[in-house]
Amino acid sequence: MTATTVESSTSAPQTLDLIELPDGVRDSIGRALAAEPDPTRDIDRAMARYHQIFATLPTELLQRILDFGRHNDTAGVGYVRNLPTDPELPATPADGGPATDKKTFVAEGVLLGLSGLLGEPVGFLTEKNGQLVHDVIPVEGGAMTQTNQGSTVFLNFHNDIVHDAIGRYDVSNPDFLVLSCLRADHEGIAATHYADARDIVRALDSRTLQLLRSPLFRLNAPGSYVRDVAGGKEVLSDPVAMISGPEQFPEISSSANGVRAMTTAAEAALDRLQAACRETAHQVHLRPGEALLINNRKGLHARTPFTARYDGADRWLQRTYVRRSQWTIRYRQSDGDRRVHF
Ligand SMILES: O=C(O)CCC(=O)C(=O)O
Ligand SMILES: [Fe+2]
Repeated sequence: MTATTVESSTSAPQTLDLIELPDGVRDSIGRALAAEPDPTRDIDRAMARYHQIFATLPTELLQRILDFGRHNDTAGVGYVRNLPTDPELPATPADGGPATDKKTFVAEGVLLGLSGLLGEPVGFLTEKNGQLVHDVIPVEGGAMTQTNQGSTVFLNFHNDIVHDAIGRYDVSNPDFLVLSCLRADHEGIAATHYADARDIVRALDSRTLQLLRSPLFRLNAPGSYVRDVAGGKEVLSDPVAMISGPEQFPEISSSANGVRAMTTAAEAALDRLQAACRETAHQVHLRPGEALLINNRKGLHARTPFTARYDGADRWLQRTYVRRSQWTIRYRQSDGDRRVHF
C-alpha cells in the first residue's frame, strides 16, 4: 500500500449534509413560490425569480448549498428538510406524469430553486422528452425494471448516465440530480441510498480497486433509452473504468441497467463494488417537503423496493438534471431550446 492509500483508509467517512429550513423561512419562501406561474412558460425568467426567492435563505444555509455545488471536497449528498409544499396536490399521475391538473407550482419552484444554486437544469430528449422537471413515479408496466418507473425491485447502485454517440455515457450526463418529494410511498419504506466514492474506495481491497480503475467494463445505456430508442436491445458504451481520477477526489460511474464486465476478475470486482455501496451508503426516506441534492460524480445512488398501488396516491418525486456548465456538452445542443440536448 502506498502512503496515500493508508491516509485515505484512515480518514473519516463522508457525511450527509443536513440542511433544515427554519419554519419562518419555509413559510415566506412558500408564499413567494405559490405566487409564481408555471415555470415552463418562461424558464429563464422563472429561474431568475427562484434565485431571488432562494437568496432570502439564511446566509449560513445558502452558503452550505452553494458550497455543496462548487467545491470538490464537500459532501456528495445533501438532505434539505422543512421545505414548503403545495397547498393541495392532484393525484399522482398513473402514466408517470407530468400532472396536467397542478394548480400551484411550489414543488417545481423548490426543485428548480435548489437546482439553480448548484448549476443549470438541463434536459435530454431521450429522458422524459427533454423536460426539465422530471416526475419519478412508479408505472405499472415498469414495476420490475431498473428505471425510475420501478418499485418492486431494488434499483441498483448507479449514477444517472445518458446515451452518447461518443461511446461514453458519463461525460455529457448531469453533474447533479435534485430529487424532491411530493408524496411518499404508501408504507413509507422506499429509501434512497447514496454511497460516496471516497467511502467505497476505503472499503475495497487494493486488487479490487485496481480492477475497478481499469477499462474493463461496458455500461448499458439507461433503461429509458434502451426501451424507447433501441427496441429493448442493450447499447453498450466503450470499455471504461468504474472509478477514475485522483485518490482524493475519485469519480464513479455505473449503469443501473447493467454493466458488462470483460473478464471474470472484473465481474467479481463489480460484485464487491455493489457490496461496498451497501455497506457504506447513507439512507434517506424522503417525505413531502424534503429534497436530496445528489452529486452525480462523487457517488452512486440506489432505491429500495416498495409496493405501488396505482391508485393516485403513490410515491411521487420530481427530479432535475443539473449541469454546472453547458459549454462542454454543446455538441449535443438541440435546435430551438438552449437547455435541451439530444
Ligand atoms: O426513487 C429514488 O429514490 C431514486 C430514483 C433514481 O435513481 C433517479 O430518479 O435517478
Ligand atoms: Fe438515478
